[in-house]
Amino acid sequence: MKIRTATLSVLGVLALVGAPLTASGSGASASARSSQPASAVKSASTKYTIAMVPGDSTDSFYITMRDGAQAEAKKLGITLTWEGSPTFDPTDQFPILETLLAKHPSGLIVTPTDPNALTSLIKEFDYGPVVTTDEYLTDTSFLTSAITSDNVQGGGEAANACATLTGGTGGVAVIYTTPGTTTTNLRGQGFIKQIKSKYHKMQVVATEYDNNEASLALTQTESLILGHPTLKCIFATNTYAATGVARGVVDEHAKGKVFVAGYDSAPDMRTMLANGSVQVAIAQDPALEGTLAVEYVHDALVGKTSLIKKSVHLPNITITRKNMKEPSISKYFYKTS
Ligand code: T6T
Repeated sequence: MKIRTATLSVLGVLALVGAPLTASGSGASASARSSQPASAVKSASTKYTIAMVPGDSTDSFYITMRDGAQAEAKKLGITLTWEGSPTFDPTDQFPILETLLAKHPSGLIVTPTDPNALTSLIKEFDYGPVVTTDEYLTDTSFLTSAITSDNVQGGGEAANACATLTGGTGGVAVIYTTPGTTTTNLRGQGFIKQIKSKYHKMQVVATEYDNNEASLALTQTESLILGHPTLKCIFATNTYAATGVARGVVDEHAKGKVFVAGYDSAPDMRTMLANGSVQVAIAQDPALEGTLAVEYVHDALVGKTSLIKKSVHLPNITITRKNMKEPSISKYFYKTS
C-alpha cells in the first residue's frame, strides 16, 4: 500500500516518538508492518535518505536543481543521492531509477523523462513520498507533489516577446525537443495559443522536433530560414534548442531579421543575449524546484502534510540583454558545477 500524504501525518508522529514504522500506513496490522523492509523502518534517530534522479546529469538546469536540493537536504540533515543518465532518455533513466530504488531510500525525487514509461517502476516505490520535478507524469494520483515551472505561461510570454520584436507581423516557428517531453510540449502549446488568440497578423509557419540536439536545431533553423521567407521569430523551447537556433540564425546571416525567443538560462545564454543571437530567454528557477522537493519529502516523512502543495507551478523570469546584469535577474542563470 502506498503511503499517501493523508496517512503520513500519523507515520510522522510515530517517527517522532521512535516507534517502529513501516510503509504500511496507519491502518496496517502489526504483522503486515513487520514484513516491511528494514530500511523502511524509521525512528527519531534514523537519518532520512532521498534518492534524486534528474532528467539527465549533464544539463545545467538539473545541476542547478541538484544544488538547491543538496543545500536543503544539508539543512535538514538528510542524505541525498543524486544520480542520472548523461542522456535525457527513459530507456537510460530506467535502470538508474531501478538501482536507486533497490537501496530503499526514505523518499524519491524524480524528473520522469517520459509521462508514462516509468510510472509502474516509480509506483513500486510504495512506502515513501514521491515528488516529481520539472516533467509531468500522466498519473499523478500517487504523488506527494508535482513541482514544475509554469510552462504554458512561459510559452505565452515567448509569443508576446516575438510580437514585440516583430511589430506583431510575420511568420513564427517552434522548435520542440522530443514528443515525450511534457514541459517543452506545453511551452509550444502556450506559444501557439497566444499567437493564434492575440496576434492575428502573425502565422505559425512550422513546428519541428530537434530530438534534444542543438546540432539538429541548427540545421532545422537553416532550412526554416531558407524555406519560409516570411519567418521573423523562432521559439526554441529549451537550452539545446536555443543554442542550435541561435547558431543557425548566425550561420544564415539572419541576425536582426529572424529573432529568437529561447527557453532556459544555461551559462551560454549570457553570450547569446549579449551578441544578439537570442533576444529573450524565459528562465526557470530549478534551484527552487529542488529546494521545495526536498522540503516536501521531509514534510511528508515527519507528518507536516498540511504544508505540502500537491501541484506547484513556479513563475518564470524573462531575461533580455537589457536586464541580464541586474543582480535580481542574473542570479537566475543556471550553474554548471
Ligand atoms: O528546459 C529544461 C527542462 O525544463 C526541460 O524539461 C528539458 O530541458 C531543460 O532541461 C533544458 O535543457
